[in-house]
Formats: sequence, C-alpha cells, structure tokens
Amino acid sequence: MNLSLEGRTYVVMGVANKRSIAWGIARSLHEAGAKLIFTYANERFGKSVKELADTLEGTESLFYECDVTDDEAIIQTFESIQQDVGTIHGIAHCIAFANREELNGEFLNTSRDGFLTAHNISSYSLTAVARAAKPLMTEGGSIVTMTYLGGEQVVENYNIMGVAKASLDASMKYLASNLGKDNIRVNAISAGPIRTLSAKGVSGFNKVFEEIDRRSPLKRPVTQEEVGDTAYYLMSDLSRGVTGEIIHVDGGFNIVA
Ligand code: NDP
Ligand code: KAL
Repeated sequence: MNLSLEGRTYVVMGVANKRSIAWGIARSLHEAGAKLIFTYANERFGKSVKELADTLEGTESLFYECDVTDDEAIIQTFESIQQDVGTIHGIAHCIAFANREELNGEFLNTSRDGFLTAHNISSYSLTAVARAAKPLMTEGGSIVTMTYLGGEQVVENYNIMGVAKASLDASMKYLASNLGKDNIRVNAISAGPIRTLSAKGVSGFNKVFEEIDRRSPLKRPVTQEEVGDTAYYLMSDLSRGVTGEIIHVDGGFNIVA
C-alpha cells in the first residue's frame, strides 16, 4: 500500500490563519508529500494564507481567491486550476459561516436571511465545488468536508449552523452516491471543538470545553493535527473503500449520552 501522497495534488479551502482546521489538514497532507493548492474567500486572508504556506518546506503551493457564494468564482477557480496543474486528487472543504446574531438564544428566532446565508456558505458550497472540480479528478479523488455533532443532535447555541450541517451531511451522502462511479469518494470529518477564529467570541464555546474534559472518553479536546491526520487517511488509498461516511474525530464525545 502506498501511503505517500507524492505526485498528488489537493485543494485546501478555508485556511484563515494558523489555527484553522484547514491548516492542520494542509500540514498533514504536506508531510505526506502532497502538492497543495489553497483557496481563500478574499484578499483579507489571502496574505496570511500565503505567509503560512511559505513555511511549508520543499514545495511551491498555488493560491486562488474563491468566495463560495459566487458560482462564477467557483467555476473560474477550478478552470484556472485545471489550466495551471491539470489533474487534482482531492479537496478539503473547510468552510462555514452563519451570522453571529443567529448563534445564540433560540433557533426558533432564525431569520429567513440568516437561514439562507448559513446554508449557502456552509452547505450548498460543497455541491457547487464538487461539480466544478469533477472534471479535474481524472484519476479518481477524495472530497472531505468538515462537520459537527450539532448537525446530528441539538447543541445549545449552534442553532442554524446545526441545521446547515445536517444539510451538509446529507449533501455529502448524495454526492458520494453520484460520484462513486467516477471513483470519487466524499466523506465528512465531525471534529470536536477546536479554538479557531470562527469559534472566537461565540457564546457557549468555553462551556463546551468544560463538558469535554468531564464527559468525553479521551477527557481532552482534539487538535488540528488529529483532524489533519484523519483527512490524510481519507485522501490516501488506506480509505479506498470508504465513502459517504461521517468520521467523528472528537475523542469519542458523540457516543456518550
Ligand atoms: P476558521 O475560521 O479557521 O475557518 C473558516 C473558514 O471559512 C475561513 O477560512 C473563511 O474564509 C471560510 N469562509 C467563510 N465564508 C466563506 C466564503 N463565502 N467563501 C469562502 N470561504 C469562506 O474556522 P474552522 O477551522 O473552525 O472551520 C473550518 C470548518 O470546520 C468549518 O466548516 C467548521 O464548521 C468546521 N468545524 C469546526 C469546529 C471547531 O470547533 N472549530 C468543529 C467542527 C467543525 P475567510 O477567512 O477567507 O473569510
Ligand atoms: C456549540 C458551539 C459553540 C459555538 C456556536 C456556534 C458556532 C458556529 C460556527 C460558525 C461557523 C461561526 C461563525 O460563522 C462566526 C461568524 O459569525 C463570525 N466570524 C467571522 O466572520 C470570522 C472572522 C470568520 C473567519 O469566520 C468564518 N466562519 O468565516 C459549537 C462549537 C463547540 C464547535 C464549532 C465552533 C463548530 C463549527 O462549526 O465551527
């Protein structure tokens, strides 16, 4: 079994800074020998992505701006990638957004606009990206998205993001069904809470960490590296029989009632 990702190219979407889960994934794939392509929402984070990627030794990464609310931008991004590198072997989709005011209080108060925004960025984008990327995966591929327990169970404050993750999880399964014949696998990693920019300042985040230390089987939070290594497994041939799956990288928290 060849565990090296040498000679393979992966698109990593959603690095905002060094704490990003996408950055943990990028480092694991890089260590395995992969060539990396980064996409970022807008120039605000483009600079920091490029500075971070410069710290990866021995490879030259490529960068593209891609706001996933813009269909043309998604199509254009993957057309450019096709022109610049040809074939790709996988995508890490690490993108989510909901309006901050929807992430506390009751889900009942979710606005139409807030509902649509969360689904647009956090769920529909996976389908739009998979469709645009399919022609580039001429040797098969692996698409990995990031989800959270709040899509399967009610988690206080997660609210509209929980409903968007349920939609993302279902999209992942339908995409796995559609793309299996092209030897493209689609899976999700359900990560336990990790302190990232997204999570900063969102109500209830500290409380969730206290719960983990007390109740999770491993009695500790998980790290970006642990999520990154599971993404590496999903990108590698070790997982060649796995598609449509949600793998929990959460120290076992989801099994505890
Ligand atoms: P980060 O804040 O590091 O990453 C979120 C990313 O989403 C940013 O890079 C941001 O890009 C990107 N994004 C938002 N809107 C858009 C858009 N319109 N177009 C393109 N990109 C966009 O947080 P995380 O690493 O925590 O989040 C990554 C994924 O992991 C998300 O799906 C999240 O739900 C999931 N997750 C996180 C957990 C956690 O505890 N942190 C737990 C379980 C799942 P930009 O910065 O350029 O705006
Ligand atoms: C129960 C948990 C506690 C926190 C509740 C909600 C978390 C929602 C995640 C969502 C993606 C956060 C945002 O969209 C934040 C956004 O409104 C403001 N932040 C930004 O715009 C920053 C600058 C950019 C970089 O962020 C984005 N997203 O673009 C859930 C915890 C325990 C687990 C988490 C954090 C899950 C998750 O999905 O991230």
